[in-house]
Amino acid sequence: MKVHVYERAWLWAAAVMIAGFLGAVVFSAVVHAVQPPSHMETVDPEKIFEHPDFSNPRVESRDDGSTLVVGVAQMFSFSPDPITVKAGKPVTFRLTSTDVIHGFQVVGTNVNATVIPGYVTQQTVTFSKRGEYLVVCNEYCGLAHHIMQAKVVVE
Ligand SMILES: [Cu+2]
Repeated sequence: MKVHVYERAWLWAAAVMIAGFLGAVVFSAVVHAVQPPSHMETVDPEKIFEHPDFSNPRVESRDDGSTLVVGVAQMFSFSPDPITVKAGKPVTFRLTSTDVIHGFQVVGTNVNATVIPGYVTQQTVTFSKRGEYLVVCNEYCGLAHHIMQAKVVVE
């Protein structure tokens, strides 16, 4: 079969690009450990309320001054609410969902996580400014999605 020289060149160009894209995905996954969600801890979404950690959503102060927030998202609320933390100290959010995919966005900050049933989403942030921050769900999760919100109080 005779393939025109330009057609052959473009076939090779496409093959090189596909190999490059796949290589970038594999490189990111292996070298940078880029994996959805933020880390690979799983939980049984049907047994959240029997789970040793997530059965008790809470804000926990640690000895080093940091704060651990163990939170659960479900249609159409976040727990705990409000979340009271300290300014200038690291806050680690550990979140999971009991039902569908939710968002956890602290408006005006760089806290923006996708909360997926079956997985633990973890993000650490330090709030520099005191005040009240609105938390919204930014993944459409059902009819009352628009009222799904909570509050972070930074003292
Ligand atoms: Cu929602």
